[in-house]
Amino acid sequence: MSYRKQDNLFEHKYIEAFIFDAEVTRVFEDMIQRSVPGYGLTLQMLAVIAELYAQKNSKLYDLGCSLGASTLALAHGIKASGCGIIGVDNSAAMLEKCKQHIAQSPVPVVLQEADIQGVEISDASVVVLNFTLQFIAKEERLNLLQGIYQGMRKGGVLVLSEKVSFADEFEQQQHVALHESFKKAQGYSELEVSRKRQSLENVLIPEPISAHHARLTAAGFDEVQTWFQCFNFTSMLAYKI
Ligand code: GEK
Repeated sequence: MSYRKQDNLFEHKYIEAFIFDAEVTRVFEDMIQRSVPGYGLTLQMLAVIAELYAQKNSKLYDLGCSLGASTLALAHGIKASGCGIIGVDNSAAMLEKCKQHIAQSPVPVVLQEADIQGVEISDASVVVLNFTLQFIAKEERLNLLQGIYQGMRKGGVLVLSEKVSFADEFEQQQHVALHESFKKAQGYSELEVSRKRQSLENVLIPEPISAHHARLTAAGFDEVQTWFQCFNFTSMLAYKI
């Protein structure tokens, strides 16, 4: 059990462009739980997904592993023998803390400090992008997904969780309002919510669910399903059959 430090970063100052530095790392566990509706459920289900899809002697990848919450969820779900997890993140601060967390892992975990766009995926049965693709430039997303598809075994799955947008203006407005209401219910003030919104502009780029499905299909995936949605947060499963 880790000690959760309260996220009050935006209470005191405005951060122009959000980055995953030491300051964010310190409060990240609290920040993501109070900012992403359904985050805890995505972690719980990663364990279920790993149990069903992790293949014997295969690799599992957690791309954008942050503090290792998604990595550990996978680790606790794996029942197949001979599996290992590769956790990748380009934030040194995150990985430093992640190292301590993954010490509890029941399966071997290797951490890589790298840009996920440069990581070669091989022999993978499960690949996870739990709220990470949204930070990659739109025009680079297809290439990344193609590399993942190519490095996956048949019968494997990619879990893609994302903040999304909606083409319909009314639907978009309502989901944004619901998300902001959720954040206030979690104890964030109006000022914190609006500062965080500005800080993430051009850093976190959401797209419609239909755009994700189309891109996953273009990358080669044979079947794509949305298994979870809460307001403007969703998680998809893309299968290599
Ligand atoms: C969880 N999956 O707890 N290369 C490597 N890492 C990156 C890149 C990149 N190009 N861009 C962003 N990151 C985790 C949560 S957080 C989600 C994932 C969020 C990393 C970044 O450093 C951060 O640690 C992570 O992706 C995104 O389930 O903050 O909303």
